[in-house]
Amino acid sequence: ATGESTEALDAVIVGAGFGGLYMLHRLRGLGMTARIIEAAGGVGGTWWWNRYPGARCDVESMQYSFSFDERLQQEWRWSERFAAQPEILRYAEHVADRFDLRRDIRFNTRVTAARFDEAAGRWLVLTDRGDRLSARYCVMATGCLSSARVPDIPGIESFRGRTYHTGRWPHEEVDFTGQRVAVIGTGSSAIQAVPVIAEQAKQLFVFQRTPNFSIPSRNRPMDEAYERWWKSDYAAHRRRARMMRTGILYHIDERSALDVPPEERRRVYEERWAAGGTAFMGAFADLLRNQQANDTAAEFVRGKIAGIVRDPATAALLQPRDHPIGTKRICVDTHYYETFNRANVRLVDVRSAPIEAITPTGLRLRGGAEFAADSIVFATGFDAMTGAVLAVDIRGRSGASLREKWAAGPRAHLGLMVAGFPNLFLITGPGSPSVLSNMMVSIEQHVDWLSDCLVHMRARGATCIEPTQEAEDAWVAHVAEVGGRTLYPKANSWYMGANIPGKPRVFMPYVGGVGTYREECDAIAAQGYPGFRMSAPQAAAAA
Ligand code: NA7
Repeated sequence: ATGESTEALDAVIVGAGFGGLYMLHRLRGLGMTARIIEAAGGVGGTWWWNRYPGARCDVESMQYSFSFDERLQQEWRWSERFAAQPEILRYAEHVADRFDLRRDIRFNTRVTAARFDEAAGRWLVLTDRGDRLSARYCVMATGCLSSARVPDIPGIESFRGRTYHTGRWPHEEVDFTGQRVAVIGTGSSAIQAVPVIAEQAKQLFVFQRTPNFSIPSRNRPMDEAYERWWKSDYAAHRRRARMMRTGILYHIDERSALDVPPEERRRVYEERWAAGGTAFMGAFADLLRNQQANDTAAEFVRGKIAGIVRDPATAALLQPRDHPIGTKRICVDTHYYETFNRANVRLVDVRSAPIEAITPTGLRLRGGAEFAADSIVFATGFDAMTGAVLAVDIRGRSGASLREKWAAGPRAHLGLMVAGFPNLFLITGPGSPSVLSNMMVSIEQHVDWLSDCLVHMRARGATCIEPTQEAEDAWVAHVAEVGGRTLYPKANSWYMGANIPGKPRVFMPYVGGVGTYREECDAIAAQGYPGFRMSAPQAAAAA
């Protein structure tokens, strides 16, 4: 299929992560021909690339899985409360095999461009291997945290040791035994990797610009009674989870943190801390809306950090004070703060003195302090939500470029479709709740909604769908408005694009909640898709 010949399909899907895999499965169910193009050598997306030590999901295993097939969810068994990366990757591989998906996936191939041919009503998709695919529909299942970012620090090429990015971890075994290791960054990835690397390395330096809040995971082997409870009525539990704010079933206390006496508040936080995981943020209803309420939770966690970390100066540095708790994705760890009590681990503050250069033998800070390292681990994050979509040169009607359209921030109706870009679908795109949610729930919701939409179109003889400009504008304004009612915009987070120099500061996800969003999408479908134009282009018959 390389060279000049063009392969004709109903749909091209970019990415073989969970979104792409499920989309392929559903499209096949509709009798469509579809092909996934995947840059990696295997399926799994996030879980293919993020193989760094300690990589683990922060959503419980019983909930971080597909719900579309009852036998799959009954038969698959998770070994731990929170699954580690190798097990999630095995699950992705199992799904690909079980539904015979691999025969329609082209691996080790990167989509470089996608152009909409208005006359034919088709997308022409090009790859770095010279493939040309022509498809009615183009689905970007490229992931929200897949475009790895290494900061622009001078001298990186001069470094004589090895460098790694957590999101591009090599597939061969990496062993830091006996080494001096530098980890740059203290987001979720670093917080998971640091305790594991510390056990191997001779010396570990953790370079921190901004501390994050982290809650212990209390990970443990799967409790069989808990697994039985889920499986006794998986479908019903999943239905409830789908209507939750985050798509995760856990108890959210409906009280305000400010309506309870301090002792009671403390008891609630202690209970959540002991239970572990992101459910900590469900301790009270207003933690992400009210600064004073948020302060009580933040102060509690700062107190915990002070209680765990023995060196007072290190403890103080680890206590976040620049953003409300939860407004950057809350981290979940296994012995992260405890790790700073080890003799071979040192926290280096690069807020006061930034990393100025990487030298052949290590790192140098402004002011001249040098740190020798054999390996450098960049745990420096991603060009989130838009990076992977815009890495493809996407051209819609009249050759208009998506990069240009999104220059001041992403615009998509429901985070699903873009005005001027007919038949282009985004799975968990900007303007959807995706990154604030259980990705599995958000992925299934998007794929199911799109599949239903395609069925509706077929029944009406339509082959082309596109949101109206008015609908898109209204949704983008709604996303901003709902976001503005929360504390989220107060943080310099990747939700805001703040981690990428020059990226527009726009709060990208829809924060109204996964359940509310689903209701909104379902209502649009039930009303016959107002806000979308459906048509059969004149040339369709000839194409
Ligand atoms: P994050 O959360 O974006 O964290 C990246 C970290 O790297 C963060 O602490 C940054 O500090 C730090 N960073 C980036 N550039 C630099 C430079 N130049 N110097 C020092 N420190 C730097 O990425 P993760 O991979 O940890 O997590 C991403 C998501 O994956 C996570 O939210 C989960 O949903 C899963 P900063 O905060 O910008 O000061």
